[in-house]
Amino acid sequence: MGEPVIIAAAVVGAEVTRAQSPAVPYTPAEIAAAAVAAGRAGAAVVHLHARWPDGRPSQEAAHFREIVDRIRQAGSEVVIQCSTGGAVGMSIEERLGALVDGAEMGTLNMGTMNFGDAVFVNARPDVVKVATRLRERGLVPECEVYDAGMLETLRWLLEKGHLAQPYHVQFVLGVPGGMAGTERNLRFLVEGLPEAVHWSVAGIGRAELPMAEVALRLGGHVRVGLEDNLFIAKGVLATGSDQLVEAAVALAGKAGRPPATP
Ligand code: KMH
Ligand code: ZN
Repeated sequence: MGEPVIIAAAVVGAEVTRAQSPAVPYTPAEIAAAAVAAGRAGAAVVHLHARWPDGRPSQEAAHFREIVDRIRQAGSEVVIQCSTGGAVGMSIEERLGALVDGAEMGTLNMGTMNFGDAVFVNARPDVVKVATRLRERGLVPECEVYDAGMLETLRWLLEKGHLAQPYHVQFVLGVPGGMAGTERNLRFLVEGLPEAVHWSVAGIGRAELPMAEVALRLGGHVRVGLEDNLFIAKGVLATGSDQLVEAAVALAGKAGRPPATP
């Protein structure tokens, strides 16, 4: 068997809505249930966002706390990663509300970019601020890289001592405004990593499972889930993030890589 693959499940995100898929969870109870199911299906990590009951994105600490508590009350041992990316338009202070007790990892977005028709703002001083907060709280950062120049920010953070091992790199490929989800792009990005580090890929939309297959082949790790993609096959909505995790587990089996435990 090859090296275990860390499968992460991004169960809700900030953008997808229940109008697009009835499987999108909104309440803390629904989000926690989706995370627990993803863990049962083989995910070792859950990437969490929160929502208000009407579906609007939330970075409220109370929502994240309830999600974390419910995951643990259900007996799940998945590694809990909270999003500091939140939604476009949120201030950095608002976004930091997600870093509640019980979180084990937090995301660290590597730069500003077009995000569909909006702009996702991550000015370098704010990236440093998030990195510092993660370190102060003892959380493992996951660096979200959407474009090649963001690797230079990653290198700069390391050089300046704002970031140090252990950290994880997530290549998020296929956001309109970032790099597309292609094998050529992923190989280029992996070659550009400033040092040896665990990395994974989150392919957006139809790129999700194809990019998972490429990552498995290249020795990387995998993220799937409704935040990134709503479909299990062309025109067929996934019943939940756990179904997408099952698909990733099947790909891992074909690649000879057992799913890592939490
Ligand atoms: N919702 C996106 C604008 C993260 O989780 O850190 C940002 C995002 C990244 O989802
Ligand atoms: Zn996210």
